[in-house]
Amino acid sequence: MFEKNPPVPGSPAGFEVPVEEPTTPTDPPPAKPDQREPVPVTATGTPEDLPDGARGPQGRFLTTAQGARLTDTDHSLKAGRRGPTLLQDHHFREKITHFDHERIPERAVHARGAAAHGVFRANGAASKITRAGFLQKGSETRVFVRFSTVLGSRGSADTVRDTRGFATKFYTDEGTFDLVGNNIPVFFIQDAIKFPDIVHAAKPHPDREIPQAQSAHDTFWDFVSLHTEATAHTLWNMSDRGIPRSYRMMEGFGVHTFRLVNSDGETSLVKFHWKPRLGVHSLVWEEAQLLGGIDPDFHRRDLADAIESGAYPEWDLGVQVFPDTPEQTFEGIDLLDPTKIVPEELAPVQVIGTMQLNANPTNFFAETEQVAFHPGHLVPGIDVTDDPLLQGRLFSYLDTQLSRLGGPNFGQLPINRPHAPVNDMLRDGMHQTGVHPGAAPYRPNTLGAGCPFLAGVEDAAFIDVPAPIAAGVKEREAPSTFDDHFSQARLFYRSLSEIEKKHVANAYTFELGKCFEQAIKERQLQVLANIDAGLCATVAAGLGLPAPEPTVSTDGEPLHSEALSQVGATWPVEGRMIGIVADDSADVAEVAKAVAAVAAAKAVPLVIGPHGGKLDGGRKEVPISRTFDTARSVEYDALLLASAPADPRVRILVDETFRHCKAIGTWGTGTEALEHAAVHPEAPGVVTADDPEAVVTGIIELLGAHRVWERSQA
Ligand code: HDE
Repeated sequence: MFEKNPPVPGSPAGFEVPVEEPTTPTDPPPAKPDQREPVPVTATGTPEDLPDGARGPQGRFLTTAQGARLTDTDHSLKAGRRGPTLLQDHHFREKITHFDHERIPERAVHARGAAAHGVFRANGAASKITRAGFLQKGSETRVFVRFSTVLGSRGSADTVRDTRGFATKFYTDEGTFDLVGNNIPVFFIQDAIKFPDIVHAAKPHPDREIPQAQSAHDTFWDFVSLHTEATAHTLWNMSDRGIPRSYRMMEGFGVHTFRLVNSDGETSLVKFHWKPRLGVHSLVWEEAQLLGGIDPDFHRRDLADAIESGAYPEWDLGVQVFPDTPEQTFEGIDLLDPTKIVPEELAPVQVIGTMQLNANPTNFFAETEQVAFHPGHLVPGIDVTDDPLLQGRLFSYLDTQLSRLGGPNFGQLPINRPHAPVNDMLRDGMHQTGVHPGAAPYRPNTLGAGCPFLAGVEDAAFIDVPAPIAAGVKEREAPSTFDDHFSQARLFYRSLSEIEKKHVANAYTFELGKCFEQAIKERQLQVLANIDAGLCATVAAGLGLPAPEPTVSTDGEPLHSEALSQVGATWPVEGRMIGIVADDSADVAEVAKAVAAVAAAKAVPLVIGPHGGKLDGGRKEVPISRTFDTARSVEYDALLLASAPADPRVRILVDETFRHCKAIGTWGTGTEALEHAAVHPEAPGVVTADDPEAVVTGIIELLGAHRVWERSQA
């Protein structure tokens, strides 16, 4: 028999009269156990007495998933040594069943990625425009960043031509904020409803499922040549931005315009930018292609190695700030159109903090694979705008996790747990790991003393900005300001240096050359004619087709934004890879000097020798990191030659390094290796001297500018 609840104090006996909700909150319940610790403690044994060099904190004894210790995991339980396996083998069944279900669906886009943990430190410059706590002066916030390619499957190569994702999870005290951006500031489409179209066109053909992780095929160019709002993004992809040297050397962009709110409730519109401290650098196309075979994990490895060696990559976070006017335009640029940038010369990027990535994930699956980003993960002080692309993303990211991570409780996975106390009323569902106390996960209630209560601005609540919406009728239309598809492509192209323009022309010629349909090539040439007649003519010549005339006018547009070019400045060389070729005839003491000088410049020296082990010379020894068998030029940013092995593989190393416009340094007999590869010792970017330290100084200086472009043939 159930008793009636005792009367609420102050009310007549029983429940004859309606009960008022309590109006003063009691202390909120503590955070759910699984949300107290950012990193969960999983104990599957005692990590004592581990052998030296053990790489994982696995416990001492192997157990079943239920904790029973096991004597054997190598043989199934059989009816006799040569007999059939018994159904009763619970360990076999548990092991195989778990294995059978190890994979989860890969992301529909951005499946291939790599990630790292770090910290974001705010400098306080944003405090006037936002009340977000993590952007106030001195605030430090843990972050997790996942970089990715867009098109390829999980196992595809890192260095393909593609946009790169740059998604950051800020675990702030006021809730998690996700800045889910790209390394390219514009997007292919203006309205989220077109996303399946662009992705279906860019992904491998549905009949043969080829090509993998490529835009160089008919369906992609078929779509973008018809859908001209993709012109600017496609052009950025064809530029050097499509083949970054490293995740550490990419800019990041929030792409959309966001709305910030300060503590007085005043709003402004902003665009977010990540600026890498190491500068923005790219591969050359041939390197990118070779790396696809030689080291498909090049970017993943580069990020992890740099962090492991202490060369922590850093980015400044900046904002371009615009007044929040009813028109939501700036200097005639529609801020709700995600195919447009605002040139930095018109609205400077103001730095509001710095991020450092300083720890690799412990477990790829648990962290990099299971992390779930969502542009709707917002914190007080940051709100969205009506950009129709962003509006659609606010639906998609939550939705996609349901099938990818198997239900609505993905937020409880360790990597996704907020570091702010969570006190929601969401209950049950697949993979629920919380053990929620209490009987009243609903509002209003009396049984939970009215908890949870609702917060106001003074309690640091998230407030949806009551932004006015433009009047109109319900319709499937875009504003007329979205009609201009070419001026920003022209702005980007004309802002590039000559060498960057050449790369763009080469990329279009390659990609369209891989298409089979003549009509698609011709249509894309028409698009190029509307960007730049010279670009169009070069690509047309490469394809052996006539160059069409432009169909739009180019009058009165801004022609140049210096910030869009990657060439012309110098940057730190931290973590850059320098190969040092030496065989057993080399002066080992000199090689050791070069190794030390490279390391002192915070670059990574990798000695390339004819065999594994060490270079042995007199009293000096130098470990060999790579051999002529395993080394290929594309792994290095510069090459030093300490001797001249008569080996064709060394000739290829030198030849490729030269062709890819990378610095080459030699001393002693190393200079002869130039001759073997027909490289002139006085060619630009070749440093020869007697002293290896002087050579390294010259090489580091050249590396600061990334490449020796004077040497470029194309
Ligand atoms: Fe995404 N996008 N996207 N996207 N996106 C996903 O979410 C989507 C867009 C971006 O490392 C998916 O969890 C739609 C713009 C990144 O986990 C999915 C639209 C920008 C990542 C999705 C866009 C991005 C994603 C796939 C058009 C740059 C990887 C798996 C409205 C500002 C995040 C997932 C990570 C991932 C949908 C457009 C960046 C399917 C519908 C614009 C960096 O939800």
